[in-house]
Amino acid sequence: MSEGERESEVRPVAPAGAPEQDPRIEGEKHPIVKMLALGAIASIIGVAVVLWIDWFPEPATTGADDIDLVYDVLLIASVPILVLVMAVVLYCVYKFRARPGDMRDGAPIHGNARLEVVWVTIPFILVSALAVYGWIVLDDLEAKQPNELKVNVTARQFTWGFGYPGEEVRSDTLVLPKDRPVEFRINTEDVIHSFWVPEFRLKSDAVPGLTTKIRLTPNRIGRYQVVCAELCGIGHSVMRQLVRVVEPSEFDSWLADQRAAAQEGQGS
Ligand SMILES: [Cu+2]
Repeated sequence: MSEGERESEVRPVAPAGAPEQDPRIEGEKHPIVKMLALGAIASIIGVAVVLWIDWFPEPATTGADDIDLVYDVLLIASVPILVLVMAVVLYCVYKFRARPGDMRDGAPIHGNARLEVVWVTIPFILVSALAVYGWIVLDDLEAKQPNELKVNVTARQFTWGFGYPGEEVRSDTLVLPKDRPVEFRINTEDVIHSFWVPEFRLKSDAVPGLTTKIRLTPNRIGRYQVVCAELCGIGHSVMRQLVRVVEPSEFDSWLADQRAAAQEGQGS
């Protein structure tokens, strides 16, 4: 076999980095148009699905609707990004896959200034706008309210304790009057925990050596659960306790009973 014949057996390859020939039939639309159309449809379906899902239980505080709206805005912003990233990934995996027997290295590609400016600027604007929006909502929710009930929350492995300052009352159940603003002062006796009542939406870490605060106003009578939202040890999953939101009159009589019981306990 001559040298020339042997060469003809090798599949001809384009030199690395050479532009590919445009494979489109004349008049056919650029694939980017089809991809954008598919991306828009996938985004619309994805947004509809994530907004349809009930992510949280029925709200029970005045600020819950604002928080749910922030969550929905984040979902609406996230789905098209997921679709874009996955479309590019899947397209590249298919389009640029190595054919059997092709052992060549990929073409050396260096920076693309325009692309880099775009993928830095758009996420920067998006994340900044969402951060400002979130901050405005949180600042509004954290504003001091008149006639606040102050409740000390103490976390420890693996229980919660609730203290009503000035009343010398300590309780394992969190009892709150409906429609009265509450300020929680959260501490921990050991590791980091996180105070969360899903129906109240707001959540705050309990950090050793710090007192963290959250404010909210329960507006629905009911029984809920405090859950620990920070993995804190072997009993983390059972670190749950009862929350009761009751009428103000019922709260007052409960507090009076607790105070009397506490004084009795001290006297004995
Ligand atoms: Cu915990």
